[in-house]
Amino acid sequence: MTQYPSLDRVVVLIPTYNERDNLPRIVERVRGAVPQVDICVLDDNSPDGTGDVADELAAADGQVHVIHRTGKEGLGAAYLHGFRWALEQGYDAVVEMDADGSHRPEDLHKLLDAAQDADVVIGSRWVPGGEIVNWPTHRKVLSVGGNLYTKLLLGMDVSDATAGYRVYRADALRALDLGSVESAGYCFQVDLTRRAVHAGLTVVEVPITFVEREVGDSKMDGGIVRESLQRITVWGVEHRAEQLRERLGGRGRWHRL
Ligand SMILES: Nc1nc2c(ncn2[C@@H]2O[C@H](COP(=O)(O)OP(=O)(O)OP(=O)(O)O)[C@@H](O)[C@H]2O)c(=O)[nH]1
Ligand SMILES: [Mg+2]
Repeated sequence: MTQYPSLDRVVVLIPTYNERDNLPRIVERVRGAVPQVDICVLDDNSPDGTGDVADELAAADGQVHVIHRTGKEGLGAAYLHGFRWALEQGYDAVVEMDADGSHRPEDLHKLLDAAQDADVVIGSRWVPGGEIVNWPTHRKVLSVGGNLYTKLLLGMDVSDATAGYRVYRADALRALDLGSVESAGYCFQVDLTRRAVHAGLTVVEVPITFVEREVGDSKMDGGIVRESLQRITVWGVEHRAEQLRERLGGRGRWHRL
């Protein structure tokens, strides 16, 4: 079994776009649940002033940091920025967490425990013990459908590849060739999952209770769903073509084609 280095320095990355009411609550909950971890808010110049709220929180607490980005570029771009920063700062692992309370900070210790023996930990809604609170049927259908489509096309043994509550060890991030990631929206999560599986990393899923946001507006829209569908389809075709090449190559036929 791989011996993993201990996780001494961990940072929770929280991307925000118009989350001024949610941010103070989530920061307080993270600091209360796992006081040793740092927090870095990744704000895309939110028009509602979330960036100013983040600055106030950072001024009051040395473990809270803020990255101010110039404009709304999507969840994926914000996380890539946060990953680069965390690696430069020498953190041992990063956590991805939404600002809206859907990812309960009280579950974080479970994810960090699992990360003692894994490269990537996914807080999963779709493994036994996983739960969703207050989601309308159409969101459940979208999540189940998206995961089924992803599993069928990419053939990964991951039940919740679209999940956004995660831990990545720093070494795992370095193995993912982040410079070539183009996914902007939520398919970023599927993209990184497939990269991790492809790189032979240990990806484990831990059941979580996902709670629908109570405050603020969702940023999910048709463009995000379309990007996911398009990219996952392309990755799926590439994956199946590669499998076919390997099979044919294995039987010595590929070279004769
Ligand atoms: N920095 C940044 N954060 C974003 C962007 N889009 C979404 N977010 C944040 O990413 C997290 C997830 O977005 P949500 O709007 O909650 O998306 P969702 O969870 O699919 O939608 P709901 O279930 O309706 O809440 C939240 O913390 C958002 O503020 C973006 O373009 N830039
Ligand atoms: Mg949300």
